[in-house]
Parts: sequence; structure tokens; C-alpha cells
Amino acid sequence: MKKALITGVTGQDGSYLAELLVEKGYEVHGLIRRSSSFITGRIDHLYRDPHEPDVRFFLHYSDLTDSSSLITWLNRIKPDEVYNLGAQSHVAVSFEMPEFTADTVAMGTLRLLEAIRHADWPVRFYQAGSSEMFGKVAESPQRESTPFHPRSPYAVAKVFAHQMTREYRDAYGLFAANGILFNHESPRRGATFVTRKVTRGVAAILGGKQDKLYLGNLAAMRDWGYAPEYVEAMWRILQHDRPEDYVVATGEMHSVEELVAMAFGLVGRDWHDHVEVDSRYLRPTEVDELCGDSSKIRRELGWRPSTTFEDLIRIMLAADLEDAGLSPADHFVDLHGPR
Ligand code: NAP
Ligand code: F7E
Repeated sequence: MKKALITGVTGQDGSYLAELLVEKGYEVHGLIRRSSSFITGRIDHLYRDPHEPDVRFFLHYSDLTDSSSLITWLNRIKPDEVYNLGAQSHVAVSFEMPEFTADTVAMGTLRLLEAIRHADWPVRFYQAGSSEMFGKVAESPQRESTPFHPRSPYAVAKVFAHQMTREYRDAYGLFAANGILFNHESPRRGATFVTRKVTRGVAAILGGKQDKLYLGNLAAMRDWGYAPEYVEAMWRILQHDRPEDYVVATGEMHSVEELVAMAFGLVGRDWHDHVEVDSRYLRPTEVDELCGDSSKIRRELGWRPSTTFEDLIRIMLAADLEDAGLSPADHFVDLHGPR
């Protein structure tokens, strides 16, 4: 039985990855931070399912800012694979908390790499890199060789983590690989990222809880995919016979305005009636457009996305309508008319 260690297991991707690895028969260990309230909502079903007594899923307290706990858990668990998904992952928040962001994202990765360097068994390491590293893009679409031009403290910290992962691979022969993942979303997406903010907002408006949705830059363009498909890419990257870096993306780009129009359109509403721009949500430096070329991972590892932009928004909106006590079947309209 293979063992995996996941940082960021309580987050969107950590929860889907833990599910995937448990399904594949791994013994899965996740590191969680102490909090004054429960933070395991996305993974409780794995941890406590009484019908699955054989599920081997364990949680341990740690923090990417705390080397000694990282070293302790690595050496106690002796995982075959380490997935470093832990991060202060919100770009806008990184402008307000640059030091904590860098400590977690950049130094946290270095702390883990150092711990792994001294391990006396073979460990495969996955680093959760981001399309934000491309920032002010040098070419479009972006691929593995596109130069980085980060535009936020978060992105600068991710570039450090990416380059450090490459350095440890080259200098010490570690099996250390970077995924460069473009935006990926799901019903488990944090509520302050734009896709989820919009789908939750639409549900709240339909439920009569609010009338307006306040957003920032509607012109920004992103390449949005479906998170469960992206964690499958992470796993494939670590199963390859050599450590390499891969862009993971759909290759399709949409603006925030298109996202908003789609979400309101799915329930027969005109977004102009509800959306207002609020300058509080603008960033000191913005990434205008991101679109990924994932031909390398498609060619070498056989990975490809299958959920369309419309399906993604439909899945998220349906989940948020249900959370709001509304039936999706009663509210969705057929965008395409009779076929
Ligand atoms: P997320 O939902 O924000 O989850 C982040 C996770 O990191 C949470 O489990 C969080 O724990 C944990 N964390 C935060 N600070 C930590 C610290 N100091 N020590 C240990 N853990 C800490 O993010 P996600 O969307 O799942 O993304 C997973 C990873 O992929 C992140 O590294 C992110 O930067 C990267 N990424 C995401 C995307 C995307 O579109 N989703 C794209 C590219 C790269 P708490 O629950 O305790 O806060
Ligand atoms: O913003 C614009 C915002 O916060 C997307 C993280 O997972 O993906 C994510 O970072 C765009 C930006 O994601 C609002 O200005 C407009 O242009 O959903 P987001 P992000 O910044 O792209 C990358 C790949 C990561 O690695 C990160 O960890 O939408 N936008 N109005 C807004 N964004 C937010 N959050 N809120 C708004 O009201």
C-alpha cells in the first residue's frame, strides 16, 4: 500500500486529491492547522465514514511555517509521495499579507524540500504551481517554457517555490515535479474566489437574500477548469518515470463578464440588473489574461479535461442553489433552446 502526505488537505484540491488517493488504495495522511472552529468540512466524509472501515485516512497537526512539525510527520509517516498543496492561496489577500503569504508559499515549500532531502527513503514531491506565475504574459497561450512575470506577492512566492523545486531536482536528484495549474473550480471552491462568489451570489439573489452582487475587474480573462480533473493530473505527474513540470489547463479563456453572464443566464436573469463594480475588489496589479497550452501533459501523460465552461458553472450553481434550499430543476432555463 502506497502512502501519501498532503499539505493543504482541508482545501478544495486537498479534499479532492485525498478522495482520489483513498479510492486508489493509498494510505493518506493530511496535515491540518489548528483552528478555533472546525475546518474539516470538505474531508469529514472521508475521515468519519462508518461504512468504510478500511479507509486509511489520517490527519495530523502541522503548519508550513513550522519546520519541526513538518520534519516530524515526514519521518513518522515515511510517505512515498508528498503533495504540497498548502498555501495562502488568495491573490488579493496576498497584497494585504505579503509576509505570511511568502512564509507559507515560498519558505513552506523550501522547508518541505529540505526535510525530504534528508529522508533516507525515496520520496516523490509534487509542488502546486500556478498560472499566476506567468502574470503579465509574455506569450499566449502559456506553456512550460513561457517566462514568468509575477504580478502579486502570491505569484512571486509561487515562482520561488517553483524554482526551488527545480533546484532540488537538479542539485540533489530528488523526484520533485511542478504542476503549473490554471484556475480550477468546483462546488468546494473557497467562497471569495470569483466563480464561487458569483454562483453563491446568484443563489442568494434567487433566494431573496440579496439583490446586488459587488465585483471587481470584469474584463479579466481566465482559463477555468474543473478541480476534480486537475487533481488527477497531479497524481499522474508523480506516476511518470521521471520528474517533469507540466501546464494543466483547458486552453479556453473567458472573461469575468462572460462568467457572470453565463451564471445569471442559466437561471434566466440579466446580470446587468444585479452586478455592480466595487473598487474595493480591484487589485494593485492585475493579471489581465491567462490561457494555458497543456499539450505536454496531454501528449506525455494522457491527461485531458472534459468539463466545459458552461458545465462547470452549471455544476457550481446547482450545488449553491441546493445549499440555499432551492431546486435547480425549478430555476435552470435551457440556454440553447429546442434542439
Ligand atoms: P485552498 O482551497 O485555498 O486551500 C489551501 C490549503 O492550504 C488549505 O487547506 C489551508 O488550510 C492550507 N494552508 C494555508 N496556510 C497554511 C499554512 N501556513 N500551513 C499549512 N497549510 C496552510 O486552495 P486550493 O484551491 O485547494 O489550491 C491548492 C493549491 O494549489 C494551493 O497551493 C494553491 O496556491 C494552488 N493553486 C490553486 C489553483 C486553483 O485555481 N485552485 C491554481 C493553481 C495553483 P486552512 O483550511 O487551515 O486554511
Ligand atoms: O480571481 C477578478 C480578479 O480570485 C479571478 C487562485 O486559486 O487562481 C486563483 O487566483 C479574476 C481576477 O482567482 C472579483 O481580479 C473580479 O482577475 O477567482 P480569483 P485568481 O486571482 O485568478 C490562480 C491560478 C491561483 O493560483 C490562485 O491560488 O477575477 N475578479 N471581481 C474578482 N476576483 C475575486 N476574488 N473577487 C471579485 O469580486
